[in-house]
Amino acid sequence: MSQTSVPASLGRLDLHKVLRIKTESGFAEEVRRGLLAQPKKLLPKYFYDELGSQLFEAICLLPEYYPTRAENEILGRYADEIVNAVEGRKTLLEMGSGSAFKTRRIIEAILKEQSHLLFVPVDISATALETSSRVLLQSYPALRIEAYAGDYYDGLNALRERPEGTRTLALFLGSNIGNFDADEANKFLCALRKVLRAGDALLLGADLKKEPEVLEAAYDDALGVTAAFNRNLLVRINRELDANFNPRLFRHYVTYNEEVGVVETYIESLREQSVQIGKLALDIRFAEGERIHTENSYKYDLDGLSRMAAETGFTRTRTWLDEREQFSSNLFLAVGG
Ligand code: AVI
Repeated sequence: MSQTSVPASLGRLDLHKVLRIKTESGFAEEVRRGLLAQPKKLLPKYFYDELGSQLFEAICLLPEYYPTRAENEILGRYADEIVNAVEGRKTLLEMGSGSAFKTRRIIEAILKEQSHLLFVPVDISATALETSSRVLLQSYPALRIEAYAGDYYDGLNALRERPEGTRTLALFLGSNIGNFDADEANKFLCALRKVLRAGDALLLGADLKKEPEVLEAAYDDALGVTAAFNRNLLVRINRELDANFNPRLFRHYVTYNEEVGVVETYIESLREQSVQIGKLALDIRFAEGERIHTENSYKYDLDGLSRMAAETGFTRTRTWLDEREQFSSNLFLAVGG
């Protein structure tokens, strides 16, 4: 692993760039594999180019997309209780911190109890980390930030020892866990558990199972923002891989698989057509109605969350819900050695 450590010399901010050098062709190869697979698929991590990230911010403001508002409501109302549920002085770790907007409630609650706080955010985007860190440092003079720019595993591998005598409260918010299937979620939680000590804790955001109509509307909004977010994958492939997808000839398709508890998202071809991808020297044929799978968003119930905790070295000790009981914030206490 190639690792560069860049002390940002801002006094209270250290930014470590720990992203393993991944081949330039990673996107190209995954697109090749996905579009040659049967059924066709593309990975959701590729939604988040510049436009995709902005579209996701817009999704979070949509009336139908309740998870962001519900989680904000929980953190606004229960941050003190959440923080007090973990004993002792704390260090705060956040996986996938992004703008760290929701984190502010937790930081403020911790700073009511202790004079200083080390915040350790991990995010794939060095730019987002630096911007959000500067804003946080301006708001909170008692904060120090040690930020890691890399994917979740790069970040976890690179984490340094936390300050003596503090417990770590880790955050994984926004139902990001829902974009992992069961094996990936277990692998991620086990890797996180390894860097925690018994008595440390994880606050895990998880969206709850509910009526299919509510879930399908959340992922297929009336304005078509989520449709644009999904089909932007085609625009990205056109731009980066010299392809000729016509996004108008594909539609956004969403279905809630109630048996499994997962919202499945696809891009569906409106007619028989073929698409050329210049940089891959590929000609991809689509039948009318053929779909590319682009995302799974798993939904949970409290028993499932308890099981997931138990399988990964945690126990679910507390859960807070929003008023409409749509979303859950769960305290997973790290148990064992
Ligand atoms: C980032 N993730 C938790 C979102 C979700 O709800 O699965 C991504 C998303 N896809 C469509 N809308 C939101």
